[in-house]
Amino acid sequence: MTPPAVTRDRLRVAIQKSGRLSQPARDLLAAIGLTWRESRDKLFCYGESLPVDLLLVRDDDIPGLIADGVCDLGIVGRNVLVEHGLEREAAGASSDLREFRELGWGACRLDIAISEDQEWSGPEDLEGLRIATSYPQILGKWLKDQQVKADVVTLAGSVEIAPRLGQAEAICDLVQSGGTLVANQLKPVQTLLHSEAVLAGSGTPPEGARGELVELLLRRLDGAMRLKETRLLMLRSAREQMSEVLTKLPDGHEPTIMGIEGSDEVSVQMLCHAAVPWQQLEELKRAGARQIMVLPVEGMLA
Ligand code: PRT
Ligand code: ZN
Repeated sequence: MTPPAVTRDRLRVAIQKSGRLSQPARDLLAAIGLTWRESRDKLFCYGESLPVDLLLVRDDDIPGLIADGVCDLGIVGRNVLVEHGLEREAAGASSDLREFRELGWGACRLDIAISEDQEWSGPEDLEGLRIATSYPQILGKWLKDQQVKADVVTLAGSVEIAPRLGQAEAICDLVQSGGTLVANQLKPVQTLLHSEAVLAGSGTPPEGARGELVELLLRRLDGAMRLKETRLLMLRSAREQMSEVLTKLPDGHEPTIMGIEGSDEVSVQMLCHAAVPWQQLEELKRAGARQIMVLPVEGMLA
């Protein structure tokens, strides 16, 4: 279905109302400078710092809201996005949703798991079994690709107890620590998808003011993600030990070296691309550095 022509100027971003992705999504949007006012029903947040409003919904609704043009962007797990795309395809509708950015959190796997005392030699072991899942499309496609015939039992939740309830012999569910599987005497045997939270949007982004807002948010997001990893390293070193100290610096930007008036020491500052491990700090100290400090960076305009 073609999305309806949209005339609004304000951008709409869909995020999960409550659940695992809800708070990290809000934190991320706040970190890129968005502020908002919540409505009484807490389903809609009016953007104050930019004309960017938030829609708070169930995660499963996010891809559909983007596909139908109700929202421009959404923060959702890849698992939900891929399942939606396959569902649209199966219904004969095209799906034009894209992952604009991986967000680096909400990581999990969509795994097939079987009873821990069952043997596993490969996908063919699933032939003729019932597999419970909330991801029938992803599982169905994978089974088809493997040329394995199994019954897909679609459940909305509590998939992990299906084998104990006699509803299925195997499951296909999201796994993070693996604790839920262990607690249910199950073991993971096959990964179908590696997932994490992503920023999704339509493959045909909006034009005009809303298009510019999408670009602005993506630029800020890239900056924020880079910043999250960036650290400022500061230290002092005697001039004669400086060349040795410089060989021990971590990966990063070119260091700035400044003389200190009335002292035979220099001060070194550099932006590092990642957290600096203790071991590296100890090496710097052994090389002659002192007053070594590693600081987070709150803002940066190159
Ligand atoms: O109400 P709404 O529909 O919005 O929320 P929901 O209950 O469908 O989703 P929610 O909040 O549980 O998860 C949202 C998204 O978080 C998922 O779509 C994934 O992209 C991501 N995510 C990351 C996870 C997990 N990790 C996860 N561990 N989603 C679910 N789980 C569940 C899994 O289903 C299983 O029951 O946690 C259990 C396994 O965890 P471990 O740590 O025991 O392996
Ligand atoms: Zn959901």
